[in-house]
Amino acid sequence: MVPILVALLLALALLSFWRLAKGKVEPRAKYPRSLPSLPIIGSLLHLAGNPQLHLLFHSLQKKYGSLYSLRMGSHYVVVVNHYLHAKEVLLKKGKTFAGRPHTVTTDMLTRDGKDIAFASYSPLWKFQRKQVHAALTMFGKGSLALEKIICREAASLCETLSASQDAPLDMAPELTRAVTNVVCSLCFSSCYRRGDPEFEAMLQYSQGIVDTVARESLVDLFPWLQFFPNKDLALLKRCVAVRDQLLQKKFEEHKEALSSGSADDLMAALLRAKLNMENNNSRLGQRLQLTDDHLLMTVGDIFGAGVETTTTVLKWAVLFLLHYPEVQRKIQEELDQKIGFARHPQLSDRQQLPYLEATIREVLRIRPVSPLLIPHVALTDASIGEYTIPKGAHIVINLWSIHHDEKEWEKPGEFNPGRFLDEQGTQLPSPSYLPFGAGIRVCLGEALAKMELFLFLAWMLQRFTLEPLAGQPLPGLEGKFGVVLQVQAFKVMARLRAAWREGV
Ligand code: STR
Repeated sequence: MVPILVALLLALALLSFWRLAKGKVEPRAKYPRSLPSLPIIGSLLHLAGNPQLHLLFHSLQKKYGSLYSLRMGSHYVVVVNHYLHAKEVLLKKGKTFAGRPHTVTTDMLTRDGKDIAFASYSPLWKFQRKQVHAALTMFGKGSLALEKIICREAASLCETLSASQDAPLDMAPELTRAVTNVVCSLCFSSCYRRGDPEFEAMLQYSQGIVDTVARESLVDLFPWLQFFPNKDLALLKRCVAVRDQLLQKKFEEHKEALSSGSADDLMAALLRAKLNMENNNSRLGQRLQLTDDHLLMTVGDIFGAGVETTTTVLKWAVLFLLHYPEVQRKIQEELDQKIGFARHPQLSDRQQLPYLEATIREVLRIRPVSPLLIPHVALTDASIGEYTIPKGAHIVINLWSIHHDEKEWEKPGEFNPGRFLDEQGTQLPSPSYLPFGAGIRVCLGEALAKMELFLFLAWMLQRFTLEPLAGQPLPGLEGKFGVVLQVQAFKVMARLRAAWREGV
């Protein structure tokens, strides 16, 4: 026994000596500063009880600097709070950091990562993304068609506002329906009327998914928890089942329509790309297999992202206009001068309305839809700045910190669209600003989102002034952290503007 112990000790001593010697030759790796962590639970005690992760990660900079690490369960997580580091991860080393973590909730939502947003990097993923990009660009190019669809929904939205004028109105379902119908027209060539039961079902399952998926919840940190009863997971399962049924129905309809050659929406475009690939005997086609699941999950992504993100930004925009009536007035002055009352706003007016455009930019800055983006994974050993990052590390980009960096923004907590413009109304550059992410996983819907935000806001504000309820405190501006930064429910009064009342 004793000789074995001595041998073991000797071996240990030799190993540490060898490490030291090696350290002298090569510069020692410098790892990011780390939050204290315990075995198994990691740094969880530091995070527990704080549901607003983006704010916590923002404030931890004071103690740990702008780049630090922590352990979430068994995962090594690096939090990036500065835009230069963020750009290094997303742009300069985009491919190295293009991975995604597998989590219980996102795997349930996407059939083990067969979508685009939550799937890790692979040749198939690249191909899939390219197809969607091509299909979206095609619809974007004929943006006249898209513009027509958005304007149709904007007109319908304005009608609803007219009908409930001078009475407190929760705009959320109306904004959601308008945005959903744009995405529905784009994906499936269909749309919903008010009160349609399928639309109501969709509203419900979407909320359930947003409430439970990808929130760094315990079950995502400790996957074995999924084998115990879990309310959130059960809710997610139910919601995903409803969504899948809906997607499947659209899919069957499209397969039929495709043979008659009449379908020309996004689902049809993806179906055609899939068939082309199967018939095509190219080497790429033989190697990669785009299954029905891939197609369904991709459409599910576009649909979910298209609805939840744009609706959320519109709700934030309305809420900030209630808090800052002078901004609303300025947008309306611009609209009155450049467009007047004789015609509706259109996309070609965008250059003429810099203040409205700046307001949209400011909403996306002050309340980023996705405050921590979706975590990236280092696919190889790598570095960020001077720090060594091991393969498999999760990288969280804290967009909230980047958009509220006091060194880059004057009074970042204040809502001030003017910060994006010079005196002549020309747009100023803003480096510490990445509302759509960047690099090979940049948002696919940026152009569509900007068209919708512009047209919906321009149409509404040309006709209405949005006011808070008299005698009541203004609704709060705190967001609720989740896969999107959610707005609390609130009501507004939509007042028809004088020029429209007189029937001009
Ligand atoms: C919303 C709810 C739903 O039904 C489906 C999805 C899948 C795609 C998700 C979307 C979600 C939330 C917003 C995401 C989007 C992919 C990209 C987007 C996370 C969960 C953002 O990064 C903001």
